[in-house]
Amino acid sequence: MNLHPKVRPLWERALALPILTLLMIYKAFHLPTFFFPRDIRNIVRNWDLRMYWVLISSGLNRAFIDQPCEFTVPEDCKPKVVVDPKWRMTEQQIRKFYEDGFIGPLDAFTREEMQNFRNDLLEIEKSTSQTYGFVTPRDRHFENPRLWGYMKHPAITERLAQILGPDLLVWRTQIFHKPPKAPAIQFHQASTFLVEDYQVPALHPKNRDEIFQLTVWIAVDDATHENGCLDFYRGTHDSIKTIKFGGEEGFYNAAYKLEFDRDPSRLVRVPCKSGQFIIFMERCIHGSAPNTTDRHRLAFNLRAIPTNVAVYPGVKKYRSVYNGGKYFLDNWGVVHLRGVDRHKLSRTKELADPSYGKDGLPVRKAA
Ligand SMILES: O=C(O)CCC(=O)C(=O)O
Ligand SMILES: [Fe+2]
Repeated sequence: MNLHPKVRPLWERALALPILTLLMIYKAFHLPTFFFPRDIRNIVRNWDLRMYWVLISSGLNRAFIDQPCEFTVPEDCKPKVVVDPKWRMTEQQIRKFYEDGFIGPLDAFTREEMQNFRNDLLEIEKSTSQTYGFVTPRDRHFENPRLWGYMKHPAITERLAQILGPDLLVWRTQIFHKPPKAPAIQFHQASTFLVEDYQVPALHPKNRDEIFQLTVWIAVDDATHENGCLDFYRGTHDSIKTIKFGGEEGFYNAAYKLEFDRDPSRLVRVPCKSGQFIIFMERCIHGSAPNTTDRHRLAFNLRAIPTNVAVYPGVKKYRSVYNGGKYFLDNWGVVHLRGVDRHKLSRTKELADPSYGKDGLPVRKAA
C-alpha cells in the first residue's frame, strides 16, 4: 500500500476517512485484526491513536510525521560511562545537549584525511550497493572498511556512550552529498522512523519518550552557511510534530510542511570544518540550506542505538519514501559499535574491526 505523504484527491479522502475511523476503533478497543491484509494489520498495530485522530479531524490534510513521543530533560545529566579523559563530556555539556538536541562541531579527523577519502566516498555513492542491489547512499559502511573505520573512531563512540550508555550498535548510515547548486533539505524530524513507509517503524524502543537513538553527522568537506551546513531549531525535540500535506517545500520525494513555530531565536546554524562532526537527536528539527556555491558539500552520518532497542524485528523489507525503492533486508544487519550486545534483538552483521595506523586513523583499504 502506498502511503506516500501528499495531498490526496477528494474521492480518495472520502474513501479513506471511514476506513481510518474503523481502524481507529479497532485500535482503541484492541479488536482482532488477523483477517485484515498485512498492511492494514501493521497500521492498526503501529499507529498511535493520535495519528488517526490528526488525519481524520483534518480531513486527511495533516498527519503526524512519525510515532508521537515526548522528551523532557532528565534531572540527572551525568555521563553514563566513564571514558578516556580525552573524550570526556561534563555534566553541563550533556545537560546542554539534552536542552538543545544537538552538540557540535567536535573534532575527529584532519582535513588531509577527509580530503584523501572524499574521492573514495564519491565513487561508493555512485556504485551499486551490494547490500540492496541498486545505487543508494544508504548503508555503504557494509562494503567499505575505511568508512566503517571512521565511524568507529573513539572521538565518536566515546561521546555517544556517555549519552546512550556503554553498549551500542549502528543500524543505518548514509552519505549526504550536496553538489554545487543542490537544493535545501527541508526541516524534518523522526522518532522511530515509521516516517519511512508509515506502516512499520524501524526502531522498537522500550519507552519512546527516552532517547533511544542518536545521529552523528561527519563533514568530509567544509560545511558552511553558503553550501548548506546543518541548521537546527534548538529544543524542538520536546515532541514529534505534525505535517501539512502539499506546499512548496519538498523533502526528497514527498511534499509537506512541518508544523512548528519557526522562532528565529531558536534557529542555530552549525558550520563544520572538514573532519568535524555533530551529534544530534533526529527528533530535533533540522535541515540544511541550498548549496549556493560551486563547491561540493560531502558528509556522511551514522545512526547509533543502545543494544536494548530492536531494529526491524521480523521485517523482510521496507519501502523508503525518502531514498526511494524497496530495501530488502536479507543482507542488512545492525553492526556492533561499542561494548557488548547482551540483548541480541536484531539481525546482526559482522564487520571486521578496522585496523588503525600510527596516527590513530583507520588504514586505507580498497572497497
Ligand atoms: O546532510 C544533510 O544536509 C542532512 C542530514 C540529515 O538530515 C541527517 O543526517 O539526518
Ligand atoms: Fe535528518
